[in-house]
Amino acid sequence: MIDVAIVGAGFAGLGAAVRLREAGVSNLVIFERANDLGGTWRDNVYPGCRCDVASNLYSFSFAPNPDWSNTYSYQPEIWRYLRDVAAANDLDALIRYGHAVTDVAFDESTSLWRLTTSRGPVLARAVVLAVGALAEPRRPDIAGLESFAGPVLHTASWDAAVEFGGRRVGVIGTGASAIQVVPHLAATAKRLSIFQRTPPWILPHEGHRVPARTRWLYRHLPGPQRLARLRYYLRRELLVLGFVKNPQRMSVGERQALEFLADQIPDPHLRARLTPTYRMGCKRVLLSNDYYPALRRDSVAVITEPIERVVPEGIRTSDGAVHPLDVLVLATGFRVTDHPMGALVRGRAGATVGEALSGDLAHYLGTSFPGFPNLYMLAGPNTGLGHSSIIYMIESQLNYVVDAISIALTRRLLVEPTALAARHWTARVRDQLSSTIWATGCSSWYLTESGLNTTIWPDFTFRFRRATRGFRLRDHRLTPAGQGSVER
Ligand code: N01
Repeated sequence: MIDVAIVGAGFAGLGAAVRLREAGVSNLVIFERANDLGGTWRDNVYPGCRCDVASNLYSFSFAPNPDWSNTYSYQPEIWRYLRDVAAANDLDALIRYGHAVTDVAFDESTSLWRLTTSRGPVLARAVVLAVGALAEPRRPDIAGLESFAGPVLHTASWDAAVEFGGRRVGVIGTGASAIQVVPHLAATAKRLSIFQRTPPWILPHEGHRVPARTRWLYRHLPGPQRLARLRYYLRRELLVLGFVKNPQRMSVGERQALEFLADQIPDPHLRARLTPTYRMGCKRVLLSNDYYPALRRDSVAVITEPIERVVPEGIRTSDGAVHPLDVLVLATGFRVTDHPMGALVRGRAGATVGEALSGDLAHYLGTSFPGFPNLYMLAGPNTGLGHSSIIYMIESQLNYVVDAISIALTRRLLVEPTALAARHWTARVRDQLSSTIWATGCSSWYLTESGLNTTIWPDFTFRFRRATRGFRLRDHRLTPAGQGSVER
């Protein structure tokens, strides 16, 4: 039996392990389905993959990295950073690789969580779900997809063996993943056809190489990097004024993006098709300096006619045209509000965590749920951001999680939020969301099928930090753990 089972060895799982061990919890295990750590930063290896939040902020506060080579790092460096954090904190010994967790159920008779893994069952007093919101590739529901004769790749499960040189390549989607991979595909493919359903808002990317003298400074003096992190953090928080407080303010960014588009795309017909028709920020704002130039190539076509179906030789659009393709790339995002893990985690009355992701179950701080004692979810419902670093949110959650788990383990208790506290929290978040940029009428992965926003935190992140500071006894129900949890 273990004290804490952490599911997932990405940013959240590794951060949880470091913080729990610091708090004196040593009997913990991280279950990881893959054979390496890193989560989404291990899986997303498509060419050009990069984080659109600056690395000084998109990193743990307890593990600054003075060696970032770029202000906005590419995937290999972020993945390396996570392996370095794991090595520096001796986490590898805690990770059970190749253990896919297929079921997590609370056993009332023993007060323990039973985890079923691909390598056998496990009992745990507490569980931290660190499975990541952007972990499960979404394959689009397009007729005939299985019939395609050539290779079909999703950006989040890339196959480096597939050749693009001299071939006709199709990309479905124009989100954050697509705009990063397209310039690379455009440079090698014989012909690239981009199937766009909704044009994204794109701003210039400010990322650049970090000069050697700055890295030297960061390595030898902690102050300058902390200051750079703080400056960037505050700059990003200002975006809340537009995203949350007054969406009209986004017109400033919209003007900048339209000027950028006009500079980059001289052809008025193409420009018209690339001009967004929804408010900036409603979907994620994208950053790129090489996406629009890639679209100017003669070998690249942006197809806005809706896809009718995939056929063995390519894609047929609703105008009857068949676009011949040799390779098809799905840049169609992730299963977020219907994350498959949600259905596998069952609490007291048989409710599932998936119900919180779909909006049918109230959550407390996006982290815990009534009826799920001693179970916590990192990057859970309404903790996602459109403007800043999810790592900051995860570290905020961990302040609460570590306190709650420490209390549960040392006093042999079952700890869960009261239904009232969860209802209040969820109602407050939903109320705040109703007047934000995300409620201005676009469709996005932030929303459930019924249009409820169960992913975004609609406020300044320092308010979330304040709410998750420590453990509020009055918001929780504490009951003595049953027999199973008392024996050691
Ligand atoms: O996925 P997305 P993503 N037919 O869901 C289209 C993070 N991330 O992987 O907009 C046709 O944003 C869909 O069209 P529409 C970041 O948080 C960050 O790009 O729904 N098209 C859209 O264009 C990001 O927000 C980074 O009309 C279909 C695209 O596919 C999140 O991951 C890099 C379709 C999906 O876009 C997800 O980004 C990468 C269909 N049936 C990812 N189904 C950076 O840090 C979907 N689409 C930069």
